[in-house]
Amino acid sequence: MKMTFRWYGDEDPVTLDKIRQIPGMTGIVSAIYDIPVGEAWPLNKIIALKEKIEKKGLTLEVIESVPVHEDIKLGLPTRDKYIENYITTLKNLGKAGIKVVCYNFMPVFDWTRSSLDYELSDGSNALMYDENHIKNIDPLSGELELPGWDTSYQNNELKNLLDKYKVIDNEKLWNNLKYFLEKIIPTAEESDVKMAIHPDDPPWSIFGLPRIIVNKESLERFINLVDSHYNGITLCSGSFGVDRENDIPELIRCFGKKGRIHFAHVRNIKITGDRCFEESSHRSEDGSLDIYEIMKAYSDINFEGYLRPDHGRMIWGETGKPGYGLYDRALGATYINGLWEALKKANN
Ligand SMILES: [Mn+2]
Repeated sequence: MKMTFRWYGDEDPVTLDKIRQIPGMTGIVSAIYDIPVGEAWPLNKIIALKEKIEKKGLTLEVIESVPVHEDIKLGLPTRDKYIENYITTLKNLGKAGIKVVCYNFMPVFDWTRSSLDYELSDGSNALMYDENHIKNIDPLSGELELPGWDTSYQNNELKNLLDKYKVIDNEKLWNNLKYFLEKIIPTAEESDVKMAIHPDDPPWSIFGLPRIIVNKESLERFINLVDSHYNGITLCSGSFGVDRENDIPELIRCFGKKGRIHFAHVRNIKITGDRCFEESSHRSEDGSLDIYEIMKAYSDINFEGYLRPDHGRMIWGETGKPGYGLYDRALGATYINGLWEALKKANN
């Protein structure tokens, strides 16, 4: 297991100087944020980012994420141009020594929550999701704050985009994903860059849009779209875990044994009702997921890939990007490292 931490670049109030002081931290997960979605990432920019991180004694081997242009998800004729750009980006990432690319195939909206600063019982603030609230929101009303967006849309653009998705059901989205993978995986293989799809978050349809990477069955279908080691998964415990039907340790054992988990996101969530949850601290007792069992599954499959603590709460008066403060994610990393040390020593 290689412990990593997400960093949003020079604009991130959580600096590399702070991240390097977290015990056991070895790598950064980042991206290039000033290139519009769909354009190719130039090699010099990737190398500059890598060198900046390496100067601080950390590695950059995982990119999260290279966003997929909506025309690719929609299967529009213009998709080929954007897929060509994606291929160029993968080639450049490979040349720079990047090993894993995390991406997702969620239409329009990336991860979605109904509140970004919900107050938990201990006075800390966290992201939360309440389906009853989301159900009653018109995404065009501007009420919705979505932290995960890689793109910000004008209202008319958003309306246009949502209209285009009216003809896209789950099956069409699967076909468009397959088309994309068939084009890019050969380049991923040649460039030695492992692709790692992030599950849909939450793992069900929102605003009537199709969502397909939601459970074990969909992961099985996904890895068979293109049967290559380079067509892999980001196993996000918190995304899958809000559906009680998803057994996270079982997913880890199943897809880990097949060699398809290239990146692990470890976080806890507390299910508070039907399709309602809040993001708790990483500790097992604080949420609905047993993080010990999750780390034990990674230990059992001898996981040697990249792992990062995922979202954290805002604690000790910290302000910043929702879910991506320093303190609670650092506590998460330390907790995960503690479990890992105990598991390793118990096995010897
Ligand atoms: Mn995640």
